[in-house]
Amino acid sequence: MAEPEAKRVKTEYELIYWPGIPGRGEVVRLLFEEAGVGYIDTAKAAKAAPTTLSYMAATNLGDDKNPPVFAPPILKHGELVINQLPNILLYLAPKLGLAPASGDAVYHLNAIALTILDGLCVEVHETHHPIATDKYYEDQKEEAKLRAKAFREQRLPRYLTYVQRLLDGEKSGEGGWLYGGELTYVDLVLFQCLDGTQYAFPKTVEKLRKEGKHDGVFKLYDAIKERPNIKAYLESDRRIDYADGIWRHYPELEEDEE
Ligand SMILES: N[C@@H](CCC(=O)N[C@@H](CS)C(=O)NCC(=O)O)C(=O)O
Repeated sequence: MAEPEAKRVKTEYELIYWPGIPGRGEVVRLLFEEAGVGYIDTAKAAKAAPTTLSYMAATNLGDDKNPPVFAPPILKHGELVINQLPNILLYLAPKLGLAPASGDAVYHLNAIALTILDGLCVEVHETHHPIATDKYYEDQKEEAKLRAKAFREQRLPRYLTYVQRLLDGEKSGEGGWLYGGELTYVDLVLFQCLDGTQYAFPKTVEKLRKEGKHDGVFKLYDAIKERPNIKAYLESDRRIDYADGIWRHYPELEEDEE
């Protein structure tokens, strides 16, 4: 759970992200919340959007210690400034006790995180923006319908089957976690990405849950939701509601043509 505001301002981790949407920044928040480590969240501060935009500005060339970043989420820790969500997770997870700091596990976990983010974050975004990220959804609705159908029918079951394979594999160990017999950050990546996908495609995810082919995946999702720090966070006003971000709900993208 994040520490009270007074304590938080003294902490050293700073997450720079857009206000008003959970987005990729939410995965970073979940790591801090699970670990009970305080963090500054610029999305909740005054001038949240201008702060993010200042990092992305064409005139921002970084500094003598850091190259410029392309897009949020961005993590500032002391003098270090880094972007790319999986890169931020790679950096933070061992420091927060959510992954080993060395060995094969570092690369196994990164591969799992990248795969889940490909499937349940990037591909979900592409269901409503299949042609151009910088164009409105309304300008690509027809293509979005086709893309969403393919996602619902092929890609989403394929990714969930892969996650179930991870759980069925020897390397996941005991306890129902994705890797190594204990909770790691990739379990939190899965939680957020499945939660967002469920918000976007509620009927589809409900149908897949009922099918019973991915029981381990849904059991893991439910278990994360009940972890004390995560539960308190989800019930707090720090958890941002879904809106027009990566995980959006357009009912028509779950409807099939007659
Ligand atoms: N691969 C990058 C993607 C970053 C990204 O697309 N960030 C979004 C917000 S979640 C953004 O603001 N992008 C602005 C842009 O692409 O111009 C990551 O994982 O961090």
